[in-house]
Amino acid sequence: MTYVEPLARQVRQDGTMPSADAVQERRLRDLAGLFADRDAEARLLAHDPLVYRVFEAAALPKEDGHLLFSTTVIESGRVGDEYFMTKGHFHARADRAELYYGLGGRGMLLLQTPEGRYEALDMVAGTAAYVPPYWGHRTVNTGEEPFVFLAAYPADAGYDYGTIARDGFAALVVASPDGPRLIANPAYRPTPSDDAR
Ligand code: M6P
Ligand code: ZN
Repeated sequence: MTYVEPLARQVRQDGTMPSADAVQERRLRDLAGLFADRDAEARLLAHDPLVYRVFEAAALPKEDGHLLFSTTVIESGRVGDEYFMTKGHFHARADRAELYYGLGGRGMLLLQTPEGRYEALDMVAGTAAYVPPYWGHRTVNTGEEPFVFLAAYPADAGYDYGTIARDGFAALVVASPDGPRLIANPAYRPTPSDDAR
């Protein structure tokens, strides 16, 4: 057996990775408090729908310089007007970047700086999207099919979920008669950085 052979994973067309080392299943209760419409969220919690799954190739070398990769499958759905989305995170090592590659469906990559500047990028199959160092990121399914993408990131990037859980995300993606609309999140409150305090 070669060195690289055990490090490869098959990714199915639907984004599932049968030989994943770990699978994270995120249901609505795992995202409690992240959607803007709390009443809609409370009503849907009775069914606690599956929102997304992450198939991780995590049993890879973790020394400096390596990459990890994963596929994410976000179901189609909404909480009120807001589309199903990932929790979103900054990297624990904030200066680590990431690359996304769209495999199926339609979605948006939301990006924000720690100060709350935000940008969004439409993603379809074939879109290669770059997450620069220091930018928080969240993905949203704006389509009627599962939105599927591959992600690759430095093995030492880690996750900071706390900042977004506490402050919210600077932008929301909501359904409108003209289709998905990006709006500033009125509830977003960035916590001043240590330098600014
Ligand atoms: C992508 C990558 C993963 C991440 C996943 C779901 O696959 O960025 O690292 O875990 O999306 O996003 P989150 O961790 O924010 O729920
Ligand atoms: Zn990331």
